[in-house]
Amino acid sequence: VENQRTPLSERESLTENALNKKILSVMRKKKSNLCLAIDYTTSEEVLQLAEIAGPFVMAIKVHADAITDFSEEFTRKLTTLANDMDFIIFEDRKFGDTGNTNLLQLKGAQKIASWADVVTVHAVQGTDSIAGVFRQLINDPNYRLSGVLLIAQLSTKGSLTALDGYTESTVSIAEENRDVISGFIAQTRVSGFSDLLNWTPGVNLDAKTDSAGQQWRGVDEAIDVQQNDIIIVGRGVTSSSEPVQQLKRYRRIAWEALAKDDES
Ligand code: BMP
Repeated sequence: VENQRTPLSERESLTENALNKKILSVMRKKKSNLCLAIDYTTSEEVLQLAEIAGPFVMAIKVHADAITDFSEEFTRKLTTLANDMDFIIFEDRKFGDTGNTNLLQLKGAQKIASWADVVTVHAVQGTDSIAGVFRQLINDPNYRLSGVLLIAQLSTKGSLTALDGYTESTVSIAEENRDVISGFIAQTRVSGFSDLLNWTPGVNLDAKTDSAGQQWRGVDEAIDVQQNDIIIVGRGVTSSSEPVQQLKRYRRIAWEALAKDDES
């Protein structure tokens, strides 16, 4: 069946993308397909939760520009935690400009390319503004950046990514540049290429919407029905008074749903 997942155990050897090889190996080792979105506004809060969450997650996603006291000290500490606890650092910048500007921003005030393993990029600016510039940094050993996730679908109500052809065109850009683009941000599985990973936000087990356009659904819907690989969970954990319990809960349910592929 097209757009069906290949078992994880086979995918690690199938994939040539270096970042995805690492991600798949971390996922299998930690038995986790949970990416935690830490949208706190101070370095200390982000680092504190990152340290607690480390054992349960395969990636930690941040919005650097939402951290009011962002500094190089913060990224130094975050990369140390990631190296020690084996998680991927994901900066959700959603680049969406000319290639030249994307490059300036990657190296700019926040030096994103120096500390993030993977960043999000919009498809709207077209292939030439994406593949070349990101490839340049990804192949440069002076930068930590090793992959790009293209935004194929947004989780928000009324998102224009639902317009006819948008997601399909995004998928084509990714399929033709699989050395640079390691997967998608999407709601449903969008590509038949098993080496492209499907990361999905909009997951919450206890709420359906916030008051600002977000749409949440459960883990079974996201992993079983919509065939995503990795769930991105924010407030389901970060707004809870018992984050560790929630981390264990999301990790267990999501991993059981994904690991079914390997057993069948
Ligand atoms: P929460 O579960 O608290 O809604 O967090 C979701 C996270 O995923 C946020 O950091 C948001 O920026 C991001 N995100 C999203 O919610 N929907 C998308 O389509 C793309 C995203 O990056």
